[in-house]
Amino acid sequence: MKRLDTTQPDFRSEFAGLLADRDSDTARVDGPVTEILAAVRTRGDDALCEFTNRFDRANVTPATLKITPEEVEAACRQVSAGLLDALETAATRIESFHRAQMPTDMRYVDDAGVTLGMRWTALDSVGLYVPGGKAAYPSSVLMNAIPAHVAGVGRIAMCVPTPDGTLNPLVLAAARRAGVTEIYRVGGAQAVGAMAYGTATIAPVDRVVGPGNAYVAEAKRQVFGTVGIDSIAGPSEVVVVADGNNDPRAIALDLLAQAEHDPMAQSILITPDTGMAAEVEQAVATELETLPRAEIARTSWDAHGAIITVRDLNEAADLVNTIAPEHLELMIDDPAPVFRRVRHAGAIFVGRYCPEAIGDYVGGPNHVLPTSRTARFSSGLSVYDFIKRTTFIEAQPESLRKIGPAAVSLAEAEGLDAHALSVSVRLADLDRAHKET
Ligand code: HSO
Ligand code: ZN
Repeated sequence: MKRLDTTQPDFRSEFAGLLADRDSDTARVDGPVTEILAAVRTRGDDALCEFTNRFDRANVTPATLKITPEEVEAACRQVSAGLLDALETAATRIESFHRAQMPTDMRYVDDAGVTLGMRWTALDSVGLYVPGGKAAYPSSVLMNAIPAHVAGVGRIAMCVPTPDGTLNPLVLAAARRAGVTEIYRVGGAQAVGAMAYGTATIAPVDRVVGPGNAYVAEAKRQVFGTVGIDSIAGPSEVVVVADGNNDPRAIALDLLAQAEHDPMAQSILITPDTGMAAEVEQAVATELETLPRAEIARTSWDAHGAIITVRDLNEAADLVNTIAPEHLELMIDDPAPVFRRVRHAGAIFVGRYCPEAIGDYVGGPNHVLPTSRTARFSSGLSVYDFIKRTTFIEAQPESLRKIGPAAVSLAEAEGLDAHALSVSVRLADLDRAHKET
């Protein structure tokens, strides 16, 4: 963990080091991924089954790639009623937030009498990638599938690896709750390839979304263009801005909640209170003695964690804007001024009673958020990832007369005569008709 202090002369260089700290370690897997994708593209189901049987120690054939409704039902019966209730609370809240997010179409008539507009329509089909094994988060199934469903996507296919044949019951229960019925037991780059190019068993989709390991991320990068993709997620981050009036243990746990995701995760505390800084540091050490995922969390905290002491909360907000964190917690008495000043953050958790974990599960907004400082220019997953815009223009004779001549001039200047003529013949027709009446 690094201790930084904005009043120290070396602060700027230390802060720059902190921002750059996770840039370099991305594994290079482009070669193997290219091969896997080419095999799936040319040999379809055969390649898909071969890779699945080899990498996941499975025994699938094209006939057993799809998880049957009976298997989904059997898996859901293994989930306790309490957990199904929790899933329902989360799903209901996520659904209503994303419903409220749906944009409306636009249409107006301008001064020239031209009708202009923009219409939103849903994608026909999307493929949802769900990681298997340890990183299989049922909450992420809800966060990916519900916005697609709310957006009105016609077909949602889901791929989830089942290493050694094990199905994750809660993942399947989440899929069922989100209305996903087409589920395949495949993972990795081969699953992304199947969804992008299609095989005899898996029809191709228009967009592939969802988190995954380095192979999945690279595969999404390589199929981009053939299909759309969501952003490529990097390791998770949180910045906690805290004043002196917090329970240090609560703040420590917020930092560790991020750190326990991944050894590469980054947790940063920013505080104007040096006493709170010291108490949180101590509380982190104490919690690390008992947390089950202490090994991951300690690696993350030791290598990438930081405590930054600042002069005041305005300075804290300015640092936040430079970091552009995936998650921002405002654990302060009066969060409003900092909330107003911050412009770059994936999601903001306002006030002491809303730790990030609320947003990870049951808040309502999406937990798939821009990582690695990309909140400077991008946003979290939303219904907008599953709809697209079509613009339209409708001109009347009088409006064509008004705006047409400028188009003719520009077309002539660009040396595009057919463009110019396609407008000018209409203008001439209108003139003729006008004279005849
Ligand atoms: N914090 C993660 C999402 C998550 N947390 C899933 C728990 N489960 C990335 O935003
Ligand atoms: Zn989380």
